[in-house]
Amino acid sequence: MQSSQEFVKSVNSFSEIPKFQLPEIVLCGRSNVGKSSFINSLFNKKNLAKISSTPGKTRSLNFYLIDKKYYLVDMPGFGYAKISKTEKLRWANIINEYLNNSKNILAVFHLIDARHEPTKLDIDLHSFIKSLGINLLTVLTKIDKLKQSEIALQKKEIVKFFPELINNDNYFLYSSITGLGKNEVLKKIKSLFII
Ligand SMILES: Nc1nc2c(ncn2[C@@H]2O[C@H](COP(=O)(O)OP(=O)(O)OP(=O)(O)O)[C@@H](O)[C@H]2O)c(=O)[nH]1
Ligand SMILES: [Mg+2]
Repeated sequence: MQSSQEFVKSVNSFSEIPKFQLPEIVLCGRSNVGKSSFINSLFNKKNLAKISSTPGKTRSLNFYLIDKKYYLVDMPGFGYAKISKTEKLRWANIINEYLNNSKNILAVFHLIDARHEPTKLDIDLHSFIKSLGINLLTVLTKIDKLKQSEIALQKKEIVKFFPELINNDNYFLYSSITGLGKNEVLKKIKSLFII
């Protein structure tokens, strides 16, 4: 089946967030973890979402309409040291308000770089999303940078932090470069629409 994706809107403040009538699937995680690359690779697009090797590339909430069925929402990353404290707080508030108030969030993908342990910010975000009762899906990104033995180790490590994680159910190994995990993630997204 032909799939369609279109960039719809870029938002810089909570009041600008559109009240869409379709479900929203949100991407969040530390800056540079690969959120924008995740969007591009899922749909085999090079430039749908802007990516950069410099952290802090995505500075607004970006809404993409997928198959005229749901919105994928690319969030600015957190934890990027070079952003001013005021800017960080401003974004933390927008993200908080959005996650707290949007009635249409179907799931949140929380991306974590597979090479590193989840940080305190990751752990706090994980609990926060769960406390809101939102369907939380964890993705370990940049798997192509790990050896098989390191992947096995990380799979063991991640459940020490988040014991409820089950591979290919509520967490996925992913590589935007090799496409690993793509089918599993797309399948998961599809299943979210079957109640
Ligand atoms: N090797 C490898 N590199 C990746 C992968 N995903 C992303 N990258 C690289 O990581 C860098 C950051 O990717 P982005 O997709 O811009 O990350 P982001 O999370 O959107 O970053 P912010 O917008 O700053 O929050 C870029 O140089 C990407 O090419 C991956 O799966 N494997
Ligand atoms: Mg980005």
